[in-house]
Amino acid sequence: MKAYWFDNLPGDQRLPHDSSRPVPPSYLSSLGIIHHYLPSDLPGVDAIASERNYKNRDTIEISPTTLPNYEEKVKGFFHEHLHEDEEIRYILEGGGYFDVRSEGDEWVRIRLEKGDLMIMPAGIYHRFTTDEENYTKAMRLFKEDPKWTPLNRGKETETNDFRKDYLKMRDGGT
Ligand code: KMT
Ligand code: NI
Repeated sequence: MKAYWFDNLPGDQRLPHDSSRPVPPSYLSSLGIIHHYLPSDLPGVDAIASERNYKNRDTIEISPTTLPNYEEKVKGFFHEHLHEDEEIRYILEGGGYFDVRSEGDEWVRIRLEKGDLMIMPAGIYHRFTTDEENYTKAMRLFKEDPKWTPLNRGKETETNDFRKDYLKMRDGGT
């Protein structure tokens, strides 16, 4: 895992876009993001999942040859959105980037590779892209089925209760 400020330069979303300004783990914690490095440790993933009451999971292989409508899906993942529930992503093979919004509404880019597990809080704005290798195999864990739906950022998400609760947590320091 590596986190840094996104450079905001035009160009392919799959490029690193590394501004060379690192983001420390403590800042990710303040956004409510939890990271664990669990190389080849499914029991470790299972333990976190059951501890946090996760009921569902799937495995997604994001590559042009295995994912139907690859280009469209990748575009969709990169559309800024939130979820009404916390979500866990565990990288099984390959790598990719999650961009999450900072307090000042800037993008923090989080590079995840095999063995990285990330827990993102409900209500945080984010987006995802594969890297130039075009290959990410990931386990997606979610608590409840319907809440897994991505809600694209817009007028409605600004007043979403899960968004409001997230901001209270992030800015209230609780
Ligand atoms: C998300 O929440 O944006 C995703 O799950 C993207 C695909 S999983 C690596
Ligand atoms: Ni998402």
